[in-house]
Amino acid sequence: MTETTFIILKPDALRRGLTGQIISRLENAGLRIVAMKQIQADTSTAEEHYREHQGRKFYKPLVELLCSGPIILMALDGAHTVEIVRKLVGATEPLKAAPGTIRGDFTHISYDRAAERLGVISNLIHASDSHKSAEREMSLWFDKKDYCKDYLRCDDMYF
Ligand code: IDP
Ligand code: MG
Repeated sequence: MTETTFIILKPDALRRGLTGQIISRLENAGLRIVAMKQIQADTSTAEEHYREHQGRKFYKPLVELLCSGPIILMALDGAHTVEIVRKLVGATEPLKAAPGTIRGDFTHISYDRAAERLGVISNLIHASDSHKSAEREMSLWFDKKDYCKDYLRCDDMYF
């Protein structure tokens, strides 16, 4: 049984030139890219994406950060993909994110430091937290024509 999950490489990932390294980690884990595009987010889509955080102190800076430059959207397919991608991404607060994770290896900021500065944690990547969230987020950001699902990776036969 496979599922599709959704990620966003946030503007800080592009500004820091880390997109290739991040995408490599996802590919290296055996996940299949089924959609990918670079866009400039508009405020209303970003607000809808992060609607669960409406009312929190960091909500406005979070939406502003997502709209502050180009982002890369990806849909990834495989077994247990939501869980695997969250594991590779690491904890929300970079200070606490484990070494070996994307956030643990490439970011270091804490909630306290973020509060003194931008008001939001810069942590490079968004990853859906459940199958249901992934479905909602993909329908928000992608059109049907964005998907190319009909191919196999050469290692797919071993899973
Ligand atoms: P997640 O990205 O690990 O799923 P969420 O709790 O869904 O984390 O929060 C969404 C994003 O909002 C985080 O990735 C981070 O950029 C930012 N954020 C979350 N909590 C805080 C906070 O307490 N202070 C500042 N920014 C936060
Ligand atoms: Mg989240």
